[in-house]
Amino acid sequence: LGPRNPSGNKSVIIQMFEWNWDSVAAECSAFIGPAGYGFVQVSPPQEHITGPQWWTDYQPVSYNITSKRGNRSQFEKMVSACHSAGVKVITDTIWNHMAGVDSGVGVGGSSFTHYDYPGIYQNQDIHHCGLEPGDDIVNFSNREEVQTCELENLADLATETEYVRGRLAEYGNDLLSLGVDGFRLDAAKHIASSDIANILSRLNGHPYITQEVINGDDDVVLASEYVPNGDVQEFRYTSAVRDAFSGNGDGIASLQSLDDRGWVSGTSANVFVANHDTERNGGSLRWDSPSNTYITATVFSLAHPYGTPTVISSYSFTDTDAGAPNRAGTCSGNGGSNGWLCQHRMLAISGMVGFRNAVGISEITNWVSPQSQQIAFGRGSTGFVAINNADSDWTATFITSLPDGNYCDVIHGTASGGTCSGPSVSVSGGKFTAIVAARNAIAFHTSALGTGSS
Ligand code: LAG
Ligand code: CA
Repeated sequence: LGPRNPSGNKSVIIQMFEWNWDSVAAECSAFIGPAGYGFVQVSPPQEHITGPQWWTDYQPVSYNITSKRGNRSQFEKMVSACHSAGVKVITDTIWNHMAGVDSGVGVGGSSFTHYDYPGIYQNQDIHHCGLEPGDDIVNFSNREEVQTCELENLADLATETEYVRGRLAEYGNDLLSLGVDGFRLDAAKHIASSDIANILSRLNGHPYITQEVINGDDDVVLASEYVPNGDVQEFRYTSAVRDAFSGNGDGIASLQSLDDRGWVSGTSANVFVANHDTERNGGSLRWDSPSNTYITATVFSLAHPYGTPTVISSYSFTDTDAGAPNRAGTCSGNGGSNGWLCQHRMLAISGMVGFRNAVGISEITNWVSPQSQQIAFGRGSTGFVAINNADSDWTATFITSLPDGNYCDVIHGTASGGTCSGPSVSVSGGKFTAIVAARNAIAFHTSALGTGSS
């Protein structure tokens, strides 16, 4: 199920965390489409509980397309604006549960109580696992408990029943009718893989699917079980990248081959340096990680062939519950403003999107690693990257399969009409010489030719 890459050679996803629909629409045309991103992944679009926290969005109360991010017509306009800019839209989609609070009125005016969502679900449509006091998941080594008890008190849907499956598929089909191209399945580990397969079989179309299945080393519900449904978010990649770039273990040299670690295969993995949960819980690097590691790790993620990469675009915070500074994401130049970070606009990150689009699925070539925190490699004969996560400059003559020519360093400049706004290198006879600054990177590809400053 699910074309991995429905936008041709554009496979990079941006998680537009908390961006409202109007601002996603504007940003698709202003930057995201022109920069070559393939997809935006937007916040859950269904009606949810009220409150200032970001996580209200993860407590559905109905499937009306009305949320803090905007109403149905704004959502529809966003999808069409992004499509016009050549960008597909993935929605974060919650099939595991409804709200966890006792009662209330949703942002669109729908009243509910825990276990009774009028016109949608009643008590008999919700699991009451009876395995723990309060029915909350405590023991993550018990499959039945992980899948039929409550994740943090959230009303757990009986996804094995005909009625619930039909109702979730109706919601999915409504989103597809609005032009949505893919779904991130929230809390997929807490739904049996066969239940997801059944619901997907009822959809009109073949959306891109990426499933959130957090695996450590001792899990009982395995990421691999979900591969038949679509991509799986590989959290072991996120923590390995965090550890390698933080100087633990064998450093970034250990990241050469990722298909032999017992993770899902690269062709089924959706990978990221950080998502909205890990940037809050220490599970990953994040925008303020020391020594530029967030940037160098993101460069790695976009350069290495393993997995389909997602880049988060989020906001800075000190209170982990705090919602976005305002509802419209705002960027300026190559960064953000008003607390928004606009990581997707950062020169190193957007430059590497062009790199990934240029190199496609080509294999790693010409790998070198003179020490554990310095790596350089090509992608076929179309791209070459060098990452220096050590504290001193790295000067070297690199062997490359790139054809002779002048190449723009897309980490530090952009190429247009044969000139580069930053430094460039000259490849001649399969080599070039360059300085990779401490805690920095350089990258070149055949779609960014140009002579620049030295
Ligand atoms: C996810 N993946 O499985 C999301 O990526 C994650 O962000 C969601 O948790 C979670 N599953 C449920 O969809 C977030 C917050 C939680 C928050 C929850 C529901 O990280 O902190 O729980 O959304 O809003 C909050 C309170 C809990 C309370 C619960 C129910 O923090 O204390 O029990 O609401 O009222
Ligand atoms: Ca469940």
